[in-house]
Amino acid sequence: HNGNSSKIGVLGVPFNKGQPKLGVAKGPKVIRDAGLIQKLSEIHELVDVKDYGDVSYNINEVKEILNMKEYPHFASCNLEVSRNVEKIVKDGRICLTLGGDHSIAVGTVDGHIKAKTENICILWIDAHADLNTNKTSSSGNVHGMPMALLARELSDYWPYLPGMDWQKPVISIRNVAYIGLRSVDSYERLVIDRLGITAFGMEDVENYGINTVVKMALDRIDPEGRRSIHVSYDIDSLDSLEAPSTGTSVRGGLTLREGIHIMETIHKTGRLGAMDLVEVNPSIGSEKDVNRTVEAAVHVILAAFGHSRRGLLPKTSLPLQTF
Ligand code: HAR
Ligand code: MN
Ligand code: MN
Ligand code: MN
Repeated sequence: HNGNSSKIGVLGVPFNKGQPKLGVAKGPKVIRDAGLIQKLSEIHELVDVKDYGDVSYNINEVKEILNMKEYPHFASCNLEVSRNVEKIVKDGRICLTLGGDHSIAVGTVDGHIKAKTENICILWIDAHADLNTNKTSSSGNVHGMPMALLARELSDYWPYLPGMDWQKPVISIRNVAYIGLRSVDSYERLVIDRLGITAFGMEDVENYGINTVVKMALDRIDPEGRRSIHVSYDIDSLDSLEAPSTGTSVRGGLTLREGIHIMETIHKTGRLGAMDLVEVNPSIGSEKDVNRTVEAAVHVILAAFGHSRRGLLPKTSLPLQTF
């Protein structure tokens, strides 16, 4: 483990304006209410968790952008997200951001980049590629665009975005890998092919198995094992049966076991720098569906921070005659 691996900072971003379904703003609350902070602190005795609360923002009255719904909110919220993540990582903690919809990853990645001296790489775990620009998106929902905003190679495809001048530097798409894709729009497919983006879809998980897929992904984005890893985990990467309470669920996804396996592998690198857990929407589905989805989110998070399915040895060993 690196020196920081047991220091965690939790940040909530109750933001829902990257897509039309309001309940996703309650994601941070339901995940905390499931006992997340306590469970993190119980992973092992060296874990030190600090809850930084929820991000709030004042809206900057910047002009609207064509086919980017609620653009002024998106730009204003992400500036605050970036500032908070930068501070938490500079405090020496791995920043765990609870969304909110996936548009908040523009701020989390930006804050992570600004806080680190070394380069970062991104593992984007999602059913979707979130690679639309405002010109290619058929929905205008900004949660389908964050990766296209972050990728240096796509910067020429955007208009000038007022109120987003802080969002620099951007990352090279060569340092990004996807896992879990199964709902990719045609222009997103084109961009993935043209730019040679490392993208493991569900068919790759079937062909190689999740263990090999994660290793291949890390080998591509962090070949020397020196980068700070940013995991942006969209809960809809999991199958609809595992995580029904999310805005755009897609059948045929990752099992919870595969999701946990990915994050256990990331934990073992000792280089997790920041993680987002986004798109949990407790207003979708039954109470049982919500509980199942939140439990899945908690499992994936605990795996990222070192929870072991093998169990832990006791802190103090009892005298042998006890047995
Ligand atoms: N690609 C579609 C769009 O741009 C839907 C993608 C958004 N859904 C998500 N993102 N949950 O991962 O609107
Ligand atoms: Mn997403
Ligand atoms: Mn998604
Ligand atoms: Mn550990």
